[in-house]
Amino acid sequence: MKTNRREFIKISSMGMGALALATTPVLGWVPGFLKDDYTNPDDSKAKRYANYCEVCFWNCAGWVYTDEKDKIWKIIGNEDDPHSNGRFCPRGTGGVGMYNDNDRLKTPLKRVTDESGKQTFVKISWEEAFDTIAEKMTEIKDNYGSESFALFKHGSSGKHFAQLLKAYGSKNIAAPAYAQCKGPREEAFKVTFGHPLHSPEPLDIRDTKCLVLIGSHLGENMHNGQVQEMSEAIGKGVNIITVDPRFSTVASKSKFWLPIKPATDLALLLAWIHVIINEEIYDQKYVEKYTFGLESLKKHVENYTPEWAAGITTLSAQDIRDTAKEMANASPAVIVHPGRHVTWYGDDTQRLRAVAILNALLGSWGRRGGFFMPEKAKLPKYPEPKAPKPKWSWRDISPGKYPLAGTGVTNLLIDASHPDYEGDHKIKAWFIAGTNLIASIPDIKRTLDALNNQEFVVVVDTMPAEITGYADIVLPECTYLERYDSPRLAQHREPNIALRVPAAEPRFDSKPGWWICKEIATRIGKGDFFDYKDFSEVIDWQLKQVGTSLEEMKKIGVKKLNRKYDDLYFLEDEEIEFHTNTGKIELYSTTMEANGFDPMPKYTAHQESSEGFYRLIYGRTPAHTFSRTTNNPNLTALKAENDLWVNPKVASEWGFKNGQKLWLQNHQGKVSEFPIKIRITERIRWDSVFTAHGFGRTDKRLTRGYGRGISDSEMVSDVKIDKETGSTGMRNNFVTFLTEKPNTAKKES
Ligand SMILES: Nc1nc2c(c(=O)[nH]1)N[C@H]1C(S)=C(S)[C@@H](COP(=O)(O)OP(=O)(O)OC[C@H]3O[C@@H](n4cnc5c(=O)[nH]c(N)nc54)[C@H](O)[C@@H]3O)O[C@H]1N2
Ligand SMILES: Nc1nc2c(c(=O)[nH]1)N[C@H]1C(S)=C(S)[C@@H](COP(=O)(O)OP(=O)(O)OC[C@H]3O[C@@H](n4cnc5c(=O)[nH]c(N)nc54)[C@H](O)[C@@H]3O)O[C@H]1N2
Ligand code: SF4
Ligand SMILES: [Mo]
Repeated sequence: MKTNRREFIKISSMGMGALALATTPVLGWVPGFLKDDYTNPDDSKAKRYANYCEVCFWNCAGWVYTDEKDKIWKIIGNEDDPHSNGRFCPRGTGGVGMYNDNDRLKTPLKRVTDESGKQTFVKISWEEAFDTIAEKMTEIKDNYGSESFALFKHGSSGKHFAQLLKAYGSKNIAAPAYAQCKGPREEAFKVTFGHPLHSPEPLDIRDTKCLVLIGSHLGENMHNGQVQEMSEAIGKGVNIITVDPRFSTVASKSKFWLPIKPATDLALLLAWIHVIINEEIYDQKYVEKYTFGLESLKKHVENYTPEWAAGITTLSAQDIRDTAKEMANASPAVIVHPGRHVTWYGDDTQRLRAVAILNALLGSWGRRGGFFMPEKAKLPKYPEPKAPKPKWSWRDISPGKYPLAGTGVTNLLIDASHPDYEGDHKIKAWFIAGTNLIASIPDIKRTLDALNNQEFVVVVDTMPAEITGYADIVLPECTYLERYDSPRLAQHREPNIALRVPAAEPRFDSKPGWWICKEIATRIGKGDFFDYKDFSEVIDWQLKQVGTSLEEMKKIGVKKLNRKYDDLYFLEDEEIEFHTNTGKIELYSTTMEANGFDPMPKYTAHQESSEGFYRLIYGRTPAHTFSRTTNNPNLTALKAENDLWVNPKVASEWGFKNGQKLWLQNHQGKVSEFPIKIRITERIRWDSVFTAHGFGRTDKRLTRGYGRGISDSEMVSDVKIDKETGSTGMRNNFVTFLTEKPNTAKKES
């Protein structure tokens, strides 16, 4: 039967009443360290377990400690881990709150319509959940083909769900961590240097002499290894150039802060390239030997002078010249940081191409203090049968569009799920594992219309996140602290692996992702893709292939593997072939040209704000990761809500006071669900306002997150798509202030 009404149900409704009763004994348990008479266990007697952090995707390796009741009470970094060097960021330490959060999803739930016709969730057994899912998967496959089942995922357990979909016969898999994050960067670097950057980015920040940060707000963006290396470099006197419309934390540590007009970075980058070429301060030997297209580039940037860029960026031509020289003086020990969340204005691949070109001119790729040569750790694949070959994938949804997209594009899957999609490749059902699409995909209305058009939706999460309210079946996964997952395979100066083992029994009736997938696979006749009793067998088998074992890794947590290629950096006289069409670093991109795109980046202007409207820009706050921590007991204690940075000039024009609460309305009429406190500060330009992502939770079940601050995602309805990769530019929204919430305001249906 087709259920095309999929209204949002707060999990606090009817079904959970019964649940609360069923789980009373567990809910009654209070973590020891929250009691007054509690003393921390003696470290030397406490048990510790190897894990890698899942509070963000830097995935630092650490040790999880349990107390005498076998409850988790502390997480610290592993000294041998190159991602953390033994030190966790506040979020990683606060990961213990993910385990202790009593608002966690506790049992499987099913959407039902009650006698009065109202939809609600009821508690069901795992057996019933699996049987329902298996039955629906079979039905969808028979009716439309297995390709019409899509998976949205993020995080380590996503791998098990990808394996399930592969066994079932669908390659329609995507994560917001690509098209809403680093997609354009990966493809721009790939077409330029023949290599995407992956994570952690191979940046030799420790040894750099000049670090250029465009947006990249390290210190608020808490990617551990980078923040630590930057601190070390600051100690050694690195010169930092920060380009940000906001005086970020790192701007305060910088030699230059360029408070650029937002959306104009490409003009600055082109002017820098102009100066570096015209004044012949590029790395001439390197450019001659390793790059392709210098003469074309020289001609291309002829008119992109600092004076031209000054008029666009509002920076001074002198500052543009001085900063270009600063970089050239440090060359090749200079890094123009490639950024990570780069989906800003819809011409993001071209902006990142300009970043890549600049690095090439400065000779920083493959050089000490620049980019080291990346090499990822590998583990052999656990034996499995041959997977069925899907007849189509996300690439076929809009043929010819976004030819450079390297992995699944979330918004393409949403397009194919939408009632307005007229192509032959319709999506009919969604699996969602570890991603809160309501908070992470812009244009919420479009996502909801696509969701409403689905025949079946399963959400696997640890928390009653907004997305769970739209599911037919909700499955509670246990946290990363309570389960096995595949070892972390990382690239670093030395490729390395890190182990994850459970430190405690799963709380409530939550279960590990691998087990969930294995049970579903068995019921759809694909159990042979999960040919083990316990996932630890797979890990042990894989580790033994590379000369270690589960037993050894439990003691050490992290192991460095030998580099296949000896050198971290290449020497000036070395012959290097890059994986591009010309075998060179492409200043002039033949791949871009072959796909009908500008082979060298051109400046295009973006929409400007109108009277009374300000560009909404957003970023990170040190104690939180997206929406995954905004209900965490430990981390909300550090920061409970976001605020809105407003320039004093604007505040005085509107007559606002510091701390006053306001609603926002964007230029398309969208009004924020909740109000936000304003923070009046010189640290933001007058034409923009800034807030931290991840707040303004709308599910009442989130006792600490509900209604605290606003969701930036709610305000992002105007989306500019990057032609090359299909990624969504999300900083094209302008907001004005409302002192009251209007009844007539347009609301998301
Ligand atoms: N604490 C914490 N750290 C995190 C995360 C987290 O959730 N919490 N998430 C991690 C992830 S997945 C990612 S992708 C990264 C993202 O972190 P980054 O890659 O550093 O993100 P950006 O969008 O580059 O940086 C946001 C900054 O860009 C500035 N900005 C806004 N508009 C413009 C503009 O037009 N031009 C310029 N030059 N600057 C602009 C903002 O003022 C803000 O300071 O953070 C990672 N680290
Ligand atoms: N407006 C706006 N949108 C953004 C961004 C922004 O700054 N502003 N940032 C963008 C960026 S850079 C990124 S990378 C994406 C990230 O977007 P997402 O992938 O959606 O974010 P996550 O925080 O990884 O996923 C959140 C969900 O995972 C659940 N979860 C946590 N741990 C587990 C687990 O172990 N298992 C399961 N099954 N679920 C778990 C959480 O409870 C939460 O519901 O968002 C992008 N979208
Ligand atoms: S940077 Fe912090 S949150 Fe991210 S993995 Fe490392 S410790 Fe965890
Ligand atoms: Mo990201």
